[in-house]
Amino acid sequence: MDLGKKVIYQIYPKSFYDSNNDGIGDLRGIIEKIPYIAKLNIDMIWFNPFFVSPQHDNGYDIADYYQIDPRFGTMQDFDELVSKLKDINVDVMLDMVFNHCSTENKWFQEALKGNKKYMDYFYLRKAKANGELPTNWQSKFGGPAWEKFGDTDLYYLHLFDKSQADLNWHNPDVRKEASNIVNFWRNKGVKGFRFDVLNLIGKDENLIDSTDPIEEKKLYTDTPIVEKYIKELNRNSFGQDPNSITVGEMSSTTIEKSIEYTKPSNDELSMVFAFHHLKVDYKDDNKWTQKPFDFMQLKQVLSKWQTGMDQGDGWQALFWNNHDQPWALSRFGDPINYREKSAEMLATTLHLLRGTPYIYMGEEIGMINPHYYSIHNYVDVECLNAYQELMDAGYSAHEAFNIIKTKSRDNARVPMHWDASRNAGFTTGKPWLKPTDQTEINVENELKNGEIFTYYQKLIKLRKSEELISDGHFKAELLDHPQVFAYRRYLDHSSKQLLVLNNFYGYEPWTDIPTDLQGKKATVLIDNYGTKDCITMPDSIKLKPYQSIAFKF
Ligand code: TEU
Ligand code: CA
Repeated sequence: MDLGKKVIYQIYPKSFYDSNNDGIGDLRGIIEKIPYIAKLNIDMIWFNPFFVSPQHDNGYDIADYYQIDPRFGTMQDFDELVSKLKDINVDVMLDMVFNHCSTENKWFQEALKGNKKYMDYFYLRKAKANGELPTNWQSKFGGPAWEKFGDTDLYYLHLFDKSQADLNWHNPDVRKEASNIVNFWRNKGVKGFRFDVLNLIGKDENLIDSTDPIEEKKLYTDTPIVEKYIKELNRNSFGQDPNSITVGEMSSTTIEKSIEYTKPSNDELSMVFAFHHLKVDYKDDNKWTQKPFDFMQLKQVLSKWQTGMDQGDGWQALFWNNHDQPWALSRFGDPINYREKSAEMLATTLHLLRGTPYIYMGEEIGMINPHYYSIHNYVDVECLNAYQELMDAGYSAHEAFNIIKTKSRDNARVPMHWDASRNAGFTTGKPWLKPTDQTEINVENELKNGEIFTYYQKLIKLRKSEELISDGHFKAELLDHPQVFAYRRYLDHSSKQLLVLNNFYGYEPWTDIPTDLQGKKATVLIDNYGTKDCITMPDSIKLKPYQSIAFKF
């Protein structure tokens, strides 16, 4: 199994395609769209959770890990989906949410009844002597991280919403539940697993107050027992299948840790998601702010991770988008003047890096943040809490709304645009989130007249045929250039090389070619402006707006 040759597509089931017109995407909807998926030639699909859930956090609050939520379909639908995807050589990756479970899960319900076995599944603590909450920790979705545990004098820990109770991984029974769940789905033919916020499972048994927000994260992030329990989970479940693919979603992690989590000799995970490159438009590390992205920082972060992971034998999941992020095209591209070129430039930048690329549904047709005009269009618990907090902090409704507009997770969760019709061809019912801009941006139009989709097809194909892309080392170039992100890929055992130039701006910067490559013959491997395919390298090149070009030597 060659991780460097794989490309993974992400489907947010709630928003892909609604087969029964109740306004919510479903498994039968995905089955219907398999012919579309087949065109891309991806290897695996990561599905966000569709297990039984009260949906307080869109399925990341799981009440039953062994059942499909009826609003998404049945177990038969799931089995059919797996088998029909197999027919087009696509494997399935499921989302395992093990840091916490829904408070409606029977484990929590049993605990509430006073069942000692299950009480030990959670972090239950007494208030401090002075009556304060057990610790001063904050939930990542706003407010304190503790909530009253039924009618008792105890509180339970929730790093996310109060409907998501943190699981106690110190308890071997909890770890056994986790491997049982993974094995249940493995038996159904599932080959891939994405582990939600996996580096948060290692909270200490003795929980203490934090002195500031940065230190607070350290109290529960990347602790030593995380690796210990990943190794155990690997041994007891997915590690038994040499072809499994796993990815840990790692909140605020480091390169050093990510190397440990992923280097093959450690028997932990195939790869990790890290988020530092998606924080370059945060002010003071705070998501709920507005700031144009810092290009130099973006380059530095990506280059540092690429180099570090390469040198340490770690492996990265490469991504611009997912269901938690506003669209990269709206953040780092120019969706108004250069929607297609900037979408292709972002794709090239990412797909020619070292790692396994992920494509979030709709990225391949150049989707952008929806144009909403009222806070009532938004539904996500995180952004609605943030809106309230911004208002409480003295922002005007207008200012708060503008921040929500650029940062809300709902941006990416808008239903897939299939055609130009009123609900974008997603449903004939009332969609759970409203699509906008589908008249221009939709699958039908893209396949007929667009160029982004075919460009993605090319990139995916290249990864499978070019050793430089799938296996090459990474070296950053022109780190001081204020508009161009350049890098080189090279191999140990051959003199072949790749030089990739990506112009992140709408004007035409001159770009110096590294001296050792000047005067050499090169073929153009890919170019979003489609220039001629063979040249002798000059000393410098003038790039077109949002041009990406890769030269092979
Ligand atoms: O996300 C974890 C996480 O910390 C973020 O990416 C999160 O969305 C954050 O609020 C960004 O500001 C994972 C899931 O991807 C997310 O959908 C879940 O809500 C979260 O875990 C809890 O399960
Ligand atoms: Ca439906």
